[in-house]
Amino acid sequence: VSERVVHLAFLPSAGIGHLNPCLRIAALFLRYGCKVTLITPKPTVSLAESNLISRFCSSFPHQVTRTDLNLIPLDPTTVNTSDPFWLQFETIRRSVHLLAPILSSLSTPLSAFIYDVSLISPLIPVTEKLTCPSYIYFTSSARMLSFFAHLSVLAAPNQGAHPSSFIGDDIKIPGIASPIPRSSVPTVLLQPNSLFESIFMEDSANLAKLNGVFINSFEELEGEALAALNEGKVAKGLPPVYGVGPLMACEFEEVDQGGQRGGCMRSILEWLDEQSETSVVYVCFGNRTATRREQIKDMALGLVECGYSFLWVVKLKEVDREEEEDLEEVLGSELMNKVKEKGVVEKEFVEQVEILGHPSVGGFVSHGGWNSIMETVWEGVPILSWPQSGDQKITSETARISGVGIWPHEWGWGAQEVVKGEEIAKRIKEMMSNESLRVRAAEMKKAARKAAAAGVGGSCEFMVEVAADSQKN
Ligand code: BUP
Repeated sequence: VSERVVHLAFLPSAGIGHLNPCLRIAALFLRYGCKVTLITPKPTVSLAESNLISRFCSSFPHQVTRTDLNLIPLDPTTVNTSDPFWLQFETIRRSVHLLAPILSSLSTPLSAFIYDVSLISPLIPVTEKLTCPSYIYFTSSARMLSFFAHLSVLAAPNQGAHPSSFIGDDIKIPGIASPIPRSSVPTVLLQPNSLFESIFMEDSANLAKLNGVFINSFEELEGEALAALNEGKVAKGLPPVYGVGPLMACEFEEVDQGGQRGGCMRSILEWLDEQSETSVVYVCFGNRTATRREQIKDMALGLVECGYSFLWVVKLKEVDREEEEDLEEVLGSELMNKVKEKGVVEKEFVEQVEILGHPSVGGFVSHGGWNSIMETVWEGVPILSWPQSGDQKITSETARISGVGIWPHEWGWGAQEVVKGEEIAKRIKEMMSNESLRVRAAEMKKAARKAAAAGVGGSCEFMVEVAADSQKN
């Protein structure tokens, strides 16, 4: 690639959904002998994140150096959110000025700085002073990136106006055939005085100042959106968007390190081994979505009534899994017994990719988090999406358009509306028995594997660019 050591600094933001792609991209570069400095905002929100960071660093003791970014505590009265992950986003945004001395004191000169999408604007004064290029990694789909980038185009003639006033019923993005309906726009973007709205609008306008965007997507899945972004149709002046997906799970993600399976994964895999092929429904709503009390009972009823066995990863708390309340307290003993008869309930952090790859798993009920969708595509499993909040309707639409998933639009946002058990059971049956969905998921799995194999060469190209860019400076 270059005579010089390629040295990359990575800065992730809050939540496993942001940390996983960061570390997986870093791992991609590490395979080519790059050196990585991982800047870790401290403290993290969840134990799952700090455990993952530790496992990553100890997996590459000679190539990775960890440097803490000690966060300045945020005065919660200055922000309009109580979501622990949003609070952390903002805390990191307000602490990034502390990065300048950290970056300038690195012993090997940096070839590139790669950071989380949620940090674009506050990092510009820092990156402008660097002699290397800066990139973001975008943690959602190319369709979502198109929406994000196009927002600044929509905002331009409406200077200072709130997005709720200029986002119409259907957002038509040049180069993208199916419009994004207003009902799919993250609700926090449409609310007055929301922290998300100001971050989103400011960052959308600043995308053009970056040297590039890494995204966990690939041609066969999102060729249209990737082309529209790179051909300047979505917004003028955008930097190159590199589809580096599908990002694969790496060894350091194994919860049980040291060879021997222990903890929850051993019993899960043993149970899955006993089930017949494609007979199990896997249910998980990601690491930051707690299923609402009002929904839990109907969720359990739906699973009990769907007629399939299931593995249900339950999250009652927003952060981590040390449940204060037992599921039985919420469900009652009669329903809890039925649940235990037909399925397995798990409260601990699981290895999702390993579960999705098990031959017994025949369908995934998911919140539609982008990492989850990409992992499902990788394993060729059909998806029933139930978007809860944020970008999840837009990402679920990608799964629907590509033919690997269904998404009952009438369910609305999971964070706001309750869906009845019988309706959940009906849709699970529909997903599990839909042959064309299964065939399409298998085809997309093949395409994903092909893209990953080609991505080895592709990744080399990115690295050449990264290194070449840094030599220019
Ligand atoms: Br829960 C859970 N094990 O037990 P998404 C999640 N994951 O490996 P997110 C586990 O977390 P937003 C668990 O494989 C995926 O890589 C999962 O990312 C992993 O959703 C990641 O799917 C979850 O993007 O929120 O982070 O809940 O949708 O906001 O990104």
